[in-house]
Amino acid sequence: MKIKEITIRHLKMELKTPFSTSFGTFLDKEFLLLEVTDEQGTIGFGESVAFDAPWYNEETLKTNWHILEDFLIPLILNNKIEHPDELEQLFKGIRKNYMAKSAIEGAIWDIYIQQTNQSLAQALGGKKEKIEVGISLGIQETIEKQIEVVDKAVKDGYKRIKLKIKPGWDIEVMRALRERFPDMPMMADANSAYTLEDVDVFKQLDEFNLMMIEQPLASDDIIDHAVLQKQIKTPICLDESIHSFEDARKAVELGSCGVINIKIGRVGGISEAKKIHDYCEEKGIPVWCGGMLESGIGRAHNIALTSLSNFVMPGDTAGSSHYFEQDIITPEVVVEDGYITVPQEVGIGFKPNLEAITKYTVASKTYK
Ligand code: OSB
Ligand code: MG
Repeated sequence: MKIKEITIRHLKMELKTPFSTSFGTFLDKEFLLLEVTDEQGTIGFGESVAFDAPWYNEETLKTNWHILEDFLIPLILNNKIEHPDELEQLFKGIRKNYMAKSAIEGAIWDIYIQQTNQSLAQALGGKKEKIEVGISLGIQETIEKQIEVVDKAVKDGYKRIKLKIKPGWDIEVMRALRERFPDMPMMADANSAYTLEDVDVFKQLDEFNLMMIEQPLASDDIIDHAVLQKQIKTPICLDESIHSFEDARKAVELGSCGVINIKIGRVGGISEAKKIHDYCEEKGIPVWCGGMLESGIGRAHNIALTSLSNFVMPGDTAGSSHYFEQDIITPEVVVEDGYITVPQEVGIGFKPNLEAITKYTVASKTYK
């Protein structure tokens, strides 16, 4: 394929309910959506998962726009690309900025699968017909409210509940939830809110039979996580710390985690995500697909990725209606009895809803 045109749109979608983590509260989901057209007129969409502020990682939607406009788009426009795997080599001279790279890569995968008549899952080698779905629940104001929110998610059929924790909102709330939901698969995500000085908190959390504790320590650390893992029984799951296949290899070799949360944007794209998946499968490390409050485009990519065999734990891929009044794809992503059916038709399995995209767009620019 030869890329002829790229449009960047900045979208702002109101969240149905505010989402609170140890690093802050989201009221809206703001992100960049890329529309890429090749010389045959095939159109692919890609989503950047960078937020409007650098609180999850260092990227923001403005830094993404800059890197896309000044560095990545010039490398792509009018260039011949046979397969999305080639982008890694093409982008090698640009350090990191994985979310920006991933937004282009996702759109190129979209074009590639349409032109080779495959579903995304099929192109990646994913065999699962349906995937198990978990839900990530934000910090609430009181334990009673947290129990209520969990209760609704359990009744909605989600297969695993993830709770956000932070210092002062950890042991007591997890104890209350474990008492109320003794058999529910549960886990906690700290988003890097603790240090090794807090080892006692994690020893106490060990008592609640959690599936894992996600990213307890610093967002760029794999050393202290290895020290912590030796002192607690609950497996550590790394999210923020894993930016690449190489990071995953080092973390596994050091014993920094027992599980990895794979996010396509955080690792620079679908191809790198698959490489991490394959490596973890070989090493006996289970993985699951994380979420970044994506719109339907990113969500569609996550669903296809999760159809790979080593995604053995439910992901943070809740249905569209959990997040938004209206998503930007048709049909929207629907969760039934805790499962999402993996689309088998050619393409990502969902059509962009241009009317909805226009409604949510606050800025856009086309490059040719
Ligand atoms: O740490 O996984 C995280 C949302 C925003 C930033 C970081 C994280 C999350 C989530 C939500 O946990 C997952 C989702 O529902 O998309
Ligand atoms: Mg996380």
